[in-house]
Amino acid sequence: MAKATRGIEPTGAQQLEMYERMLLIRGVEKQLSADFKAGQLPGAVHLYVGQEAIAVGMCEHLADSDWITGTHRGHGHYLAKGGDPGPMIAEIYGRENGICKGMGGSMHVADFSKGIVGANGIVGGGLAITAGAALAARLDGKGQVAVCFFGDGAANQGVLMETLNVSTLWRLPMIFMCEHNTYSEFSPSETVTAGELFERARAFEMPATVVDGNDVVAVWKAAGEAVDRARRRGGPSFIEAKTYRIHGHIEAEVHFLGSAYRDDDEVERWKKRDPIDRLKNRLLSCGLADEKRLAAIAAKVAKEVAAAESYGQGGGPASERLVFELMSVGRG
Ligand SMILES: Cc1ncc(C[n+]2csc(CCOP(=O)(O)OP(=O)(O)O)c2C)c(N)n1
Ligand SMILES: [Mg+2]
Repeated sequence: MAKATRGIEPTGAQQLEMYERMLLIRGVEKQLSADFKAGQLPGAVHLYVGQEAIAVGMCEHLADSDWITGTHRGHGHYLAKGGDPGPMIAEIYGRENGICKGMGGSMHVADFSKGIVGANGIVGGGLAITAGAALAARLDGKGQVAVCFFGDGAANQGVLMETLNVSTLWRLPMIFMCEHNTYSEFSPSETVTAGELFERARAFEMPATVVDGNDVVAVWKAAGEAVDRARRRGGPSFIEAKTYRIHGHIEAEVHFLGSAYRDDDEVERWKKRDPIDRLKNRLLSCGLADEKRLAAIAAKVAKEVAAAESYGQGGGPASERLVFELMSVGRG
């Protein structure tokens, strides 16, 4: 993964890398969706389908030594930051070969060796955690940055105000990456959110911008500026990325809600703005790749997804001994 780059456009190699990474996230999640439909998944999954450009456009600027926190919709953040897909799937299945030994599940995938502090089932929970990581990075003085991915619903939690405040006061190397996907569970954002989200950051005199979250190049550009500012000790930034979640809030919602809270037409309109198709068209029209090259990338990713799924299904259940030890720690 490339370090922060202050360029006007990502290079052809970077665009191809981002294309591959988005395909990997999409491929893994389509597999998980199929596993859910087959009744195999042990718990809930919140899929990131349609939002891949945000995690990928940002993480293209990060190294393993930088930190990120994700959300309950966190598979894409984990994979974009370089997390291994096999142990992630095993984790979702609650198996001992999972990235957290099967004890965390879908909403708690984490890998500190890659700077992935973790997904989080508590909406808004990543904000203050990221400020802590950013403070550690500032104290270490090695130019690391910390990025918090959070939703438009999370932006209505009080902790956002506290984190905007301290991160500005302490000039933390932190980036607020708000994924405005139009819904908070089943509530359209206009029914629960007043005002513009990026304006909240401006009240703290923090640089804040809005981007098309389905355009990976636009995300990459905004992210590059914010990461560069943080590395140069210029303090935090806020990016609001407008996007849409194509799948349900959770895969299970079809059983209790159907698509009652949104129109099929709306979903279809957003499918036409698919971030992967958009990058594909761009690569082809700019002559950065031909159909053959893109098909080869897709075939490589498909193999990787199949290997990850087989690893994920291959381990035993999470160890009872570990469950017992964790419960003892909790009681102690
Ligand atoms: C503190 C807290 N309150 C409520 C919930 C229940 N909940 C789970 S996801 C969600 C909606 C989050 O919306 P948003 O932040 O926009 O993320 P999205 O699901 O759209 O990615 C809610 C309310 C929770 N997990 N944690
Ligand atoms: Mg949302």
